[in-house]
Amino acid sequence: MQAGYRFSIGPWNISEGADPYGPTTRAPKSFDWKLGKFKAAGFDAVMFHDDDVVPDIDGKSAEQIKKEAREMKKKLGDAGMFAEIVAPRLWFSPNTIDGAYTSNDPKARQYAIDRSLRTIDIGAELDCDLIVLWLAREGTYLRESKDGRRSVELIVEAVDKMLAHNPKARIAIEPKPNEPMDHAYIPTIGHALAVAQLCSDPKRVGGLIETAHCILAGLDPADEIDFAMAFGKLWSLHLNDQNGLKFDQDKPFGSANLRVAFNQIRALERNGYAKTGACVAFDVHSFRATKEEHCFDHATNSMRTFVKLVERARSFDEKAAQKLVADRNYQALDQMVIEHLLGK
Ligand code: GLO
Ligand code: MG
Repeated sequence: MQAGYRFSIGPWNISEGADPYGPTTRAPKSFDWKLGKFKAAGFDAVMFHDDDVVPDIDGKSAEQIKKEAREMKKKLGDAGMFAEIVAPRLWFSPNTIDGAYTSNDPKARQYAIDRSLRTIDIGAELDCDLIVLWLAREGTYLRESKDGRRSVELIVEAVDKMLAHNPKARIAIEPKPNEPMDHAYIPTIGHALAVAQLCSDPKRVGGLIETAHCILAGLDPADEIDFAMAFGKLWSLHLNDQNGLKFDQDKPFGSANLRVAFNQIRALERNGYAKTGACVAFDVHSFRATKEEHCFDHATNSMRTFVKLVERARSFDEKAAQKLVADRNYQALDQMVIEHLLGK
C-alpha cells in the first residue's frame, strides 16, 4: 500500500508481445514467477481470469475446480496477497465465437452462464466476492446480426442468474466500446450502471472503469470515475493509457497524457476512492519491443507515476484554483495546472 491505495495486477499483464501481425517476442513466464514479481513490486492483490486459477477449466468438474481454487488461495496467502477479482474469460472458447450471453445460439448462452457460475465458485474459494464482466464479445461485427434490445435482456438474465447463484457475489461490469467487436453493447459506465438497475439486486451490480476504454469511447476517464462514484459503484479500476482512437493500447499509466492521468487521480481523491477499500489495478502491457529483462517495468512504472501524481494532486493549491474559477479566469487556471505538473 502506498499513499493509502491498494494495488492489484493480473497475470496477463506480463505478456509475450504477440500482436495480430507478428508472433511473441518474449518467453512466457510461470504464474509463480509472476507472483514473485508482483509481491516484490509491492502489489497487494492479484486479478484473475477463471482459467488463470484453473487452467483448462472447461474439461474439469465443479469439485476439481474448487480444489484448484483452494490451492491458489493457499499460494496467495503464503505470498501475503489476496485475490481482488475473478473474471470469466468468455472470449476464447469455440462456444463464444458469436458472443457469450448475447449469442444467437442458446447452447452458447448456456455455456457462458455455466462458466460464469463456476467463476463465482472460484471467487468463493478465494474469498473474493467481486466478479468482473468484461463483455468482450457482447456486441456485433454486423448490427443486423443481433437485436440490441434482446441483447440487453439477455445480459440482465445472465447477471440475475449469477446474483441468484451466490448471495455474496457482486458483479462489476467493465465497459468498453469496441475491440474485439465493431460495436459493444455496454460501451460506457453509464450503460453499465443503467443495466444494473434492471437486475434483480441492483445494489450488487456496479462497475469497473478502464482508462483506455473511456478514451476509446471519446470520453474523459476522470468524468467516468466521478459518474460511477456518484452512484457509489466504482468497485475497481484499470488504470493505463491510450493514444487516441486506435487499437486498445494498454500503455503505462500517464504514458500518453499526463494531464488526463492527473485528472483521474484528482477524481479518485475527491471521491475518497482509497477509503472505499477498492483496489487500483494497472491493466497495462509492455510494448512489443520490450526486452525480456524489462518485461514488468510497465507495471512498476505505472505504480511510480500513480504515486507521484497523488502527490501532485494533494499539493495542488485548491484555494488558488477556486479563486481563478470564481473569477472565470480559466486561462490562468489552465497555466496553473500545466506549471504544477511541470514542477518547480
Ligand atoms: C481488455 C480488458 C481486459 C479485462 C480483463 C478482466 O480490453 O481490459 O484486460 O480487463 O480481461 O476481465
Ligand atoms: Mg481492463
